[in-house]
Amino acid sequence: MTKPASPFLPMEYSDEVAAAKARNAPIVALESTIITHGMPYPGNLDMARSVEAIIRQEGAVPATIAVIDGVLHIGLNPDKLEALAKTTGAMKVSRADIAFAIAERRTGATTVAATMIAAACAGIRVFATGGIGGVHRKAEESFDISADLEELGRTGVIVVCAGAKAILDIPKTLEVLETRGVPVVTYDSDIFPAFWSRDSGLKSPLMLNSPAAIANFQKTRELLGIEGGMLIANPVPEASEIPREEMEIYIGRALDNADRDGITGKAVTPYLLDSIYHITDGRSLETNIALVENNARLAAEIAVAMA
Ligand code: PSU
Ligand code: MN
Repeated sequence: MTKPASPFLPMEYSDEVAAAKARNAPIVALESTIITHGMPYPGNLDMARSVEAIIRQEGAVPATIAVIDGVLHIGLNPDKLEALAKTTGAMKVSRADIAFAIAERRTGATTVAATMIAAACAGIRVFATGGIGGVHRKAEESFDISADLEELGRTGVIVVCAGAKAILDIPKTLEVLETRGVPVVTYDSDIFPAFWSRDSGLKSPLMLNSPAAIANFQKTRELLGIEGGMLIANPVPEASEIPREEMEIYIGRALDNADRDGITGKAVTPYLLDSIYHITDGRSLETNIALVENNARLAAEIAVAMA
């Protein structure tokens, strides 16, 4: 399906991922930009640990992915996970710069796109995250469209997220995914979710309500020789959601702040997340953690169903 890593690629498995690969056990990939650029310390470390624990509880093995001193890590032993959560100097690496980080022996946290590339190299087919990057509002002026969308179109990994953040232009994001041939499947709902909120106001292109059905859908795509990833949107649990109308107010303020401060390029998403964190007095972070945990559980169930 995907090209396995060359023996010349500086790549290292954590102990538990190496053991899981040896016995063909289900593995779930996790990204690291969410740890270094998506949440403040120590909440980020708590999140990273609890997400890994949930995946183990569900009978799969977590593989948090990052470049550390030029080595592509597939799974982080506990000391490395803690060090990454504390570091402030990590690059945010996507398709354009993951090889740069390795070649130049840097430390880089992987975005959804880069994590998909690494997971595919390691033969991992399921990946849990919070939200994907997408088409930014006013992209017609800025041309700011995340490389995550392109990657979903080409790399065969199932990405479980909580939809697209309403800091993005969600209708345009769904259009680009459709153009790239990426199935967008909402789990157990026919409404596409908007990260902190369960309802984006848009209908989901597809809907499935069991991990087995998702595994079967993927298998059928492979029978047809269809390459590329698939996006599973898993609405945040009701108890943790911030309703859309309320979020819209906070997002408006965060976007104004970004405009005022002249934020562009890869700094945009981290800036907006941080701004919303402050505007909501930390409540957005609680929601963010709850939804990642929820996604980790579903991803593990899918990985088990595919094994
Ligand atoms: N959304 C979040 N938290 C994050 C990100 C997105 O709620 O940390 C990160 C993910 O790693 C995603 C990346 O892949 O931001 C997208 O960045 P960009 O828009 O620059 O491609
Ligand atoms: Mn961008």
